[in-house]
Amino acid sequence: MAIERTFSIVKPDAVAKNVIGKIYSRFEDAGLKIVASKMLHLSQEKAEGFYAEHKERPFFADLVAFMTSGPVMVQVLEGENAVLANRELMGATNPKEAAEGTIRRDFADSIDANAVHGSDALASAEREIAYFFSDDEICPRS
Ligand code: RTP
Ligand code: MG
Repeated sequence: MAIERTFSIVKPDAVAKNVIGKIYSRFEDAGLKIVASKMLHLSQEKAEGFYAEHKERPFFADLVAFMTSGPVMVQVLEGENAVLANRELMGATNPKEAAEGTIRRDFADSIDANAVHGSDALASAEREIAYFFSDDEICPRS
């Protein structure tokens, strides 16, 4: 099994609900290690750049408005098959479709306020990690 890194965001809705620790426990209980972490309030420009792949989609403006509405936690998770493992912990994008026991099923309210982001592939993980963290902010633990 490959040790990978993936990028994760605890979105403004979950920070406002004060469930950062509960979400971090899901990562840790699944064997993923937090190797970098910080709280930020995203600027419009930073959020638009992060979601650039969605800029032609009808929900783009709402997505950026939501992601800049309050602070977020950004983190790098490290572990076996971390990209897929984190996506499984998160559950489906729409919490109404998310499986029982997933983060979105338990903490998300809607497809917009859906508690967490997680990279969808190894290449996007590398790009997203570099968008938020310099090398000296990441502490390898494997
Ligand atoms: P994320 O990027 O946040 O981890 O979520 P995802 O991969 O499950 O979903 P993605 O397709 O990348 O969409 C990014 C975020 O945009 C919002 N969205 N709204 N109204 C809609 O139809 C719609 N579709 C997507 C969601 O908040 C999603 O997390
Ligand atoms: Mg996505």
